[in-house]
Amino acid sequence: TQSLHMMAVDFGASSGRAVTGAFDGRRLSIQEVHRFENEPVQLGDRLHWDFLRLFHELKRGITKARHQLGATPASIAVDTWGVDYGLVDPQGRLIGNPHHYRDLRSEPAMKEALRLIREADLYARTGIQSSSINTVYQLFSEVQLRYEQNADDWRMLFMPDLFHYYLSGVMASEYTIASTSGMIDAAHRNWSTPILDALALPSTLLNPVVMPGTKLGEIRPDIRAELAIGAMPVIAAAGHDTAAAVASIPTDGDARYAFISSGTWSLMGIELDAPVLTEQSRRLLFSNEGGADGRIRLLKNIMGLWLLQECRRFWAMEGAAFDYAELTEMARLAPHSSSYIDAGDAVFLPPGNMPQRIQEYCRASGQAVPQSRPEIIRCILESLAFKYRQTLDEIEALTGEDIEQIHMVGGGIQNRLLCQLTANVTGRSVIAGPVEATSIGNLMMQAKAHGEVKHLADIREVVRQSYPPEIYVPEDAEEWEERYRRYDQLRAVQQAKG
Ligand code: ADP
Ligand code: LRH
Repeated sequence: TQSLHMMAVDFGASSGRAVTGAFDGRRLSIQEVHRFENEPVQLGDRLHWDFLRLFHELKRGITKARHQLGATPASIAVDTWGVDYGLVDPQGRLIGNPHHYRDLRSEPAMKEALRLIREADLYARTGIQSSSINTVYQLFSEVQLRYEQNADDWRMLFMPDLFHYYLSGVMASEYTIASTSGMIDAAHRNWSTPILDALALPSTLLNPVVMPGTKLGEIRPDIRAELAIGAMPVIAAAGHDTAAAVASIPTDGDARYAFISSGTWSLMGIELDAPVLTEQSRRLLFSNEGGADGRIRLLKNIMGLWLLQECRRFWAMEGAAFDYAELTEMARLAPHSSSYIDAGDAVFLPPGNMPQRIQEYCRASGQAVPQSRPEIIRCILESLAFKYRQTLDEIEALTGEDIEQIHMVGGGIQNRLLCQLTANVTGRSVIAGPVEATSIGNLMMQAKAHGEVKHLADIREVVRQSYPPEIYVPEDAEEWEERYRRYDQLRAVQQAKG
């Protein structure tokens, strides 16, 4: 039988890649054809994504995929990080460069929005934890601008939708990415009119919601000509990177598991048939996002390896450049951390001097202040593992499930120390892989749209056959339980301080 050759472009918050995937009906094999940095740009008082550069990298990816395959791929789909969007005018021109979710403009906007609608009401409808990064607050901060410019005919497109629009000319909002916005009704899986009304967000901005696996259209003739390629369908696979990653978790269906999608963020959660919209899940800061198969991803956003990325960037700025393998090795050789941070605290959200912020957090909470680089990295990694343990306990409390295993996927599993720490602190086996879960999920959702696989379980079977994971078994359980208790007490004290 002939293989189906597709391509995926996965834009992460720190880097992007274009991959080709060959699916022979049983196994998928992927090849990375293009990789690039995704560096945001601070311009005056605003933090932006460099959309034009990213679109250029997308085109280079298409060219390289075509060269590697010797033919135009059978289809393409783009996935990206959540919540961000671009605005386009009726001629389809981009209104300014899309903002980065770490831009500070949405902090005051969030406060103001919450005067018009109670946070509990927002949560009861959308099931999305309140955070200044949410589309709903970003968009609210732009409403004023819209009126000034009399721009009632603009449209809002989430990042993957924006790439798809410029590839195909078709405007749509794919469900998984739209579900990150804080404007989708979790139960009805469509725009929440009461929320739009309460915040005076014009529904004319919005596009119809389409389900993952929808064929949007053909690649535009002008791009076809520019890149000298043949016809190529553009598919809305799973536009949200985390949804694509979760779709490719290689479970065997028996053990109850939680997942951690590890990259810039750590997204830790569980899959459910229906959203959990309780007061308890709201207080514990869990979100209900849309899954690639129409199920719900109940998960928590944890700062993740952003903490390490920002230290690395700062140290490089100071003239000390390290790669991630070097940083991880430094931490592996360092003694256990005597101080911890809460990897859920919003003080770590914006860019800037991260080592200093970590030190200040330790000082302010009455702990020893990590001084050296290895100490700081060790503090980050152990604190992440503790946060995972806390989150695991919360998932069990919220759902009544006994979680037996943790599946870790994404670029972050290349940090083997973090995988082992996660096993140690949670006392659960960690099943790590695949690294490129997001691209794989993207490709397999395309294969589904082509009719090559039927169900999510089939996708996972393919991934299991194609990419055997690595297993980390918990070690030194008692010591870690003791350390976790200290962390937990510290956290309780900090929380009480507010
Ligand atoms: P995103 O999609 O959010 O941009 P990725 O899934 O690509 O993130 O993961 C990036 C993270 O993976 C980096 O922040 C880094 O911590 C980690 N990482 C990448 N390569 C290595 C490596 N060789 N060793 C250890 N960690 C690594
Ligand atoms: C991870 C991610 C996460 C979102 C964040 C903005 O890349 O998509 O799921 O919350 O970016």
